[in-house]
Amino acid sequence: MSGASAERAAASARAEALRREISHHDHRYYVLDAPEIGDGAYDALVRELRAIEAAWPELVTPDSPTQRVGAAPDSQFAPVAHAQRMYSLDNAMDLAELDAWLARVVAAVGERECAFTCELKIDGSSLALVYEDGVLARAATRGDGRTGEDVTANVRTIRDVPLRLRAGAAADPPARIEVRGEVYLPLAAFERLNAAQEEAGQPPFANPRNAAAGAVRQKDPAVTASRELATFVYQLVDPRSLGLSRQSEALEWLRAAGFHVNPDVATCASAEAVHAYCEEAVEKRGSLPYEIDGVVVKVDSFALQEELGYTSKAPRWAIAFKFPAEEKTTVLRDIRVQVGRTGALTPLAEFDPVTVAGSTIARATLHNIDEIRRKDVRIGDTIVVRKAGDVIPEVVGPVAGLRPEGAVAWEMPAACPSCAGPVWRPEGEVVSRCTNVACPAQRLERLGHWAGRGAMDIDGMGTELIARLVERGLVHDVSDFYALDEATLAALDLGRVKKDGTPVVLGGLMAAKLVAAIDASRTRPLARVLFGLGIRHVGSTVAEVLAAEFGSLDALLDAAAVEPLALGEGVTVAAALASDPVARVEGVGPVIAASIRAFFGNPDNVALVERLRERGVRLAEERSAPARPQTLAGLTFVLTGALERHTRDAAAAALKELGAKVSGSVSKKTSFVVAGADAGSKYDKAVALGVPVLDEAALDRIIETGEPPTADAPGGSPAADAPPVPGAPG
Ligand code: 3BA
Repeated sequence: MSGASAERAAASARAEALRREISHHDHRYYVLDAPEIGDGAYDALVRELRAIEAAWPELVTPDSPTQRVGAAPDSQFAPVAHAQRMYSLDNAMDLAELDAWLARVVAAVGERECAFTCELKIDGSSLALVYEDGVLARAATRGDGRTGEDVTANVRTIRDVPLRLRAGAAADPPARIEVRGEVYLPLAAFERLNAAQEEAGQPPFANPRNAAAGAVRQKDPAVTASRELATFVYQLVDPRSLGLSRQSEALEWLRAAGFHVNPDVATCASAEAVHAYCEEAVEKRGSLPYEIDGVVVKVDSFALQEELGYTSKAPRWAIAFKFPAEEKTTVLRDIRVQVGRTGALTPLAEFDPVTVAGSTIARATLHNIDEIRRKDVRIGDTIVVRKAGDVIPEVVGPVAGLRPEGAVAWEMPAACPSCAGPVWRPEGEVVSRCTNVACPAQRLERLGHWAGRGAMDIDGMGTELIARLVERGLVHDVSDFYALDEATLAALDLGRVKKDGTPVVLGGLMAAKLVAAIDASRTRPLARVLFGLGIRHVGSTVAEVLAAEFGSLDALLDAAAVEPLALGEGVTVAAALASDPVARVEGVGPVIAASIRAFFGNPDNVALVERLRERGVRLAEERSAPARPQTLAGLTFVLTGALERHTRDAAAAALKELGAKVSGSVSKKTSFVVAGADAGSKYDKAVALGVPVLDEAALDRIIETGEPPTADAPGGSPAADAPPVPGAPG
C-alpha cells in the first residue's frame, strides 16, 4: 500500500468512528436528554470530522452528522406520493364520546382481550420518514394524506431525527422502512423564536404548531435548522414485516432504532385505565415543555386493528380524545358596540389581555343582546374566556361570586354609537341594526370591505387611511377611490403633528404606491367586484357563481330587472323559480335573488355602478385565452389513488379544461377511472362495474394531446379482473 492510500484508509476509518461517536452523542443529547460529554468535547469531535471531510471530500457520506445543513435553498417542495395513505384521526370531544368509542371497540373485540396504547397527542405537524438500507432517504409532509411535500433537506436539520438507524436495526437494516410522527416546536424554542420575530419587527407566530409547520416548509434549510424543531415518532408503517404484532412493541422498536418516542406512552388493559390516562394527561398538560391537544388511543394489537379497519378518512382502531379548550379568567372592562357594513350592531367584549392556548386575546364578540342576557355578563365581572376550536376568542360566562357591587345588566344602546341614528330590531330577529344608510361607521365598513383582501385587495388602503379620506371629504363611496390622484394623496393630512408642530402628511412615496394599488384593483375578476359591493347574502362563493353565470355586471343587472312570476294561484314554486333568471342559477335561489334585486332596485346603487364604470373599473370577466377544444365533452372521469406527476386538483382541472366532468365517486355513468398508486375502493368498484381504468401515463397522453381514450373504451371494458390498463386502452 502506498503512503497516500494508507493515509486515506486511516482517515476513512477515523471518519467512520467519529460519525458513530457523534451520532451516539446526538442521540444521548437530543433523544434521551442525557448527555455523556460536555459541549467542548463534542465540538472537538465535530471539528475533527469536518477537517477529515475537508481533506478527503469523497469520504463524506449522506448520513454524516456534518451533512444536516448542507442543501442549498430551494424554492419548491416536490410532491411525494405516500406509499400508504396517511389517514386522519376521528375525534372524541369529551369523555362520553371516548366511552362510546371504547364500548364499540370492546363490543367488536368480544371475548378476546383488548389492550389500548395511549399516547399524548402532540400539537405539531405530521411527518413521514423513509429509511433505505438504514439511512434517511426522504421526509415528507402529510399533505392531503395521499401526496405530501418533499421536505427532506429541512428535516435532516432536526437534531433528534436519526440520519441512520441504530442498534439491532443498524446491523441488518431493512431495505426500506417508513416511520411517521409529529414535528413540533418545544415551548422554549417557540418563545425564543417569537422574541426574535419581535426584535426583527416581524409579526409573532400565533402558536407553536403554526411556527413548526412554517419552519418545516422554509425555503432555506439553514433557517429550519435555527428554529430548534423536535420530533416524536409514533408509527411504523409496515410493522408486521419486522415481526412486530402490537403498537406497544412497535414503539419499543422505534425507540431502540434511535427515534425520539414520547416517554409518556402507556398500554392500558381496560377502558377504565384509558380514562385514568386521559385524566392524568389533562393534569400534566400545563407542565410539559411542548403543547399537546389531547390523547390518541389506539387498539394495541395489529391483528385487531386490521379487523377493525378504516372509514373513508380514519382508522376505526384509533381515536383522538381532544382536551376541553383551555380556559382563563380575566376582567371584563367594557362592552363596545361595533357597526357592521349592513348596519348590524354587534356587542364586543373588551377584557384585560390574557394568554390562552398559545396567544394573547383581549376581545371577543358577544354576538347579540340575547347572548349577553343568556350568559349574564356585566361590565366589571370576572369572566372565563377560551378559544373556540382553539382559534376564535369566546366569553364563556361570569365567575359567580366575583361580581362587583352595583354592576348592572348591559343594554343595547337606543341610538347608533356612530351616527346616533335610530336602532331597529325587527320582530323575531336577534340582531339590532342602525337604519341610517349614511351612517359613517357603516360607510367605513363598506369602504374597507371593498378595499379588503377578499374583494378588490387595494394594498395599503387600511381602515385608518380610509377614515382620514372620508373625514377630508375625499371619499364618499367606493367609486371615489378611483378619482384619487397622487398629489391629493401626497398632501393628505394624517391628523398627527411632528415635533416642530407641522402636520404629518402621507407623502409622495406612499401616494404613488397607493395610486398604483388602486389602479391594479381596476382589473380584478368580476367575482371580486360583486363581492366587494357588499350585497347582502352575496359572499365570495355566490359571487363566483354569479360571475361565472353572467360574465358581466350588465348581464346580471338585466337578469335582476326581470320580474319573476309571483307565487300564487296557478304559479308553482318550480314555475316561479324558472321565471327568475337569477334565482334559477344553481347555488343562488330566491332569497339571494331577492336581495340582488333589492340592491339594484335602488337607483343610488345603479348610479354607483355607473361611476365605477366611468372611472375605469372593469365590470366584466376578462376575455379568457381561447379554450382548448372540448374533446372530452360528455365523458366523466374519476381520479383515485396517488398520482406521481400531478396533484389530483391539477389533473382534474386539466380534464375539465377539455370539457370532461370529474366526479368523486364511481358509478355506471363513469366513463373512465384514472388510478394512481395505492388506489382503493374506487378502483375495485370500477372493476366491478366494468368501467375502464387508466393509469397515469394514459392520463398524461390525454392531457397532452386532448384526445379522448378511444378505441374500445368506453363500452368495451376490460375484463373484471384486468389490471390497470398500461397506457391507453386499445
Ligand atoms: N398518533 C397523531 N394519526 C397518531 C396512525 C394514526 C395516527 C395521527 C397521530 C392514523 C400525535 C394523523 C396524521 C397521521 C400518521 C397519519 C399520535 C399523534 N396516530 N400520537 C392512528 O401525537 N399528534 N395523526 N400521522 N399517519
